[in-house]
Amino acid sequence: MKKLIILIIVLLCTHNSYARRNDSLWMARRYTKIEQYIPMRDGTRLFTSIYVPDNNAEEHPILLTRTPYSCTPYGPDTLRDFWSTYEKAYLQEHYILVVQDVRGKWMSEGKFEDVRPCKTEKKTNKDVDEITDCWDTIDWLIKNIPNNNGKVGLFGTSYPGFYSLMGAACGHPALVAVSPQAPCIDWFTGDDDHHNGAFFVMDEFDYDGPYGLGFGVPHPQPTSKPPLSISYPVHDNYKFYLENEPLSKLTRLTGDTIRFWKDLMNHADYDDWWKARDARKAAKDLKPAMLWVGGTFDAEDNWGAWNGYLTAEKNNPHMAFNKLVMGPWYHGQWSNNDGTHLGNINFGSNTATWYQQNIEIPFFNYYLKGEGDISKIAKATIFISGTNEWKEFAQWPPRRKQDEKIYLQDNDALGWQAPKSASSYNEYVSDPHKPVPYTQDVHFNRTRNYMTDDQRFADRRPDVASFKTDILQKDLTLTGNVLASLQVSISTTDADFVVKLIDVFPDSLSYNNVNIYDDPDPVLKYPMGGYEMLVHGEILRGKYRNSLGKPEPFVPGKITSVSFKIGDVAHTFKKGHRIMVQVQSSWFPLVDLNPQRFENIYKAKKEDFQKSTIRIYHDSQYPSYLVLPVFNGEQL
Ligand code: PG9
Repeated sequence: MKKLIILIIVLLCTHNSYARRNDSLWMARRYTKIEQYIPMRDGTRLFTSIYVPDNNAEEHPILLTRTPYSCTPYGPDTLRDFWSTYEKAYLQEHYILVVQDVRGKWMSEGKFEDVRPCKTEKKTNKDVDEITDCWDTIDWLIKNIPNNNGKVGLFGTSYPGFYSLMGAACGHPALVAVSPQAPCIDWFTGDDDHHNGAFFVMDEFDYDGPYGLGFGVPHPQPTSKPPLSISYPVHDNYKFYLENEPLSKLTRLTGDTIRFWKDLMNHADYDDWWKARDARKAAKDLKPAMLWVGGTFDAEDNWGAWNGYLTAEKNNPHMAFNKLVMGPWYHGQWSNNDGTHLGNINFGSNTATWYQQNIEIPFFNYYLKGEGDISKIAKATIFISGTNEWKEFAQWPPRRKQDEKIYLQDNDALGWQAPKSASSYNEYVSDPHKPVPYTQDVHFNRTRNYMTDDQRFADRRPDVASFKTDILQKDLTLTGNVLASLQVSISTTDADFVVKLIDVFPDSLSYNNVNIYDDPDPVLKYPMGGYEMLVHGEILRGKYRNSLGKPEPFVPGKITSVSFKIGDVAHTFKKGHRIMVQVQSSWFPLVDLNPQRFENIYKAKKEDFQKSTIRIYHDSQYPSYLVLPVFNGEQL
């Protein structure tokens, strides 16, 4: 018996490796790789890998990605690994697949500029930006790649999503379909580096600095070699970032060589430098069909996906195809082979493969090959977590969603009735030397799972104010933007406010039963009874409560209104669950520490960091509440 089991295992492994080798041979036998320096109008040449099907019997569409993360592998005989991802479908449909190193990155020439601002005036060939680079690239491809059918698609996730939006604005007649996926849209307001002015230090330092990805390391000339990275001294992120506050200590660790880090340190408020980098400027006069994609649990560019789409919809009311798909995904999960869960939360089906097969691939096949039918793709295809179902809407947010106020109340209650008491508040002391962690466990790089993690660890802290409803007697679905409106006082002159919307599961639930088929280690059994699932959380740096560009101090002890958008949600709180709202003043080391003193935090000194006594009022004169977008049943 034992020998039989061993034989079966050997046969299975042989089959899998053969299949993988066979797939790569499949592409090698049918595609030719061209490595090309494509000249831009200012003479700068961009390194481009072009994979052309050998089949000359028909003309082929072009699918382009422009990336700052390398079009690796380099070398005429090594193929990019499309075949082990869903993009294999494009190979099987005989697409010409093109990947390009953007200006100033990897093997391309020129000077890189983070989220390069669009040039408003283009008078000479020296006036270039990501829009002109995309036009020049498409024009060269159409005129020089054999057997192309004259139609180009453009797509990409995250930074490549930013380049997709920029490209969509180029107006080249061959560019007929674009899919910006979790695009970086505005790094001060809601994406990646800042949310409402609060600095997401862990992501940014690890991304740009010499210890992690090294994205910001100087690129003096074209190279196919990644930057060398320095090993972190500790692998407990709470400890590492606490020991490296204030931010000037991290600046020293960057070796003063990371230009973008220096830019961040020198542009503390939402000034013209930041405004120029708001990619929404490009979302007008769009000619291609646009398919916007994002994840409701995306920790990086959730905001960019929602707001890129909404801006395009507002600026281009007559577009034939401007549609949105938001699934229950972490950053980029829609491109993977497992969309069944995120952390401890199971979504009941493989949402990623469903999206690939029913939306994205049909979208490009229709516009680039004239095949198939996309008339059934709704304006907004949104996965509602909780009930775990895809819903189709004629618009987003849904026409018949009803905004309802839910109030913080006495005794840590949360309810639909405005508070009646004369004077009531919750109070906590926010101590920057013992900030509230963003997750309960010890690890280093930011997790993806924090976006649905259990919040009981925070609920039990004295510096977190938690409010929850009675047990819901029927399902409650939220579809749209949640707004927080707080009445607060602080004992100092600045503080951060984190508001978390949470789904409290019934105590009766048993252990986690998610079958995570592709995880090497099956998820540890986790007590789901009483689980406090983060649905969505957001932070506001208090001094920006009235304007991201003009920070204002608090008057110590003065009751002050703090209102901000938490973000779009698509979630059902099921009957038997409770709604919870948590309010806290740190989220570490996801977000850097606020010294809780009105000043330029990027120049703060260690001795500036002080405790602040925070009061969240909830009485008849100073009510605090969330505005919830209650969905009342609209179908397409
Ligand atoms: N959204 C990702 C990111 C960009 C910039 C800083 C940190 C993260 C990304 O482009 O992958």
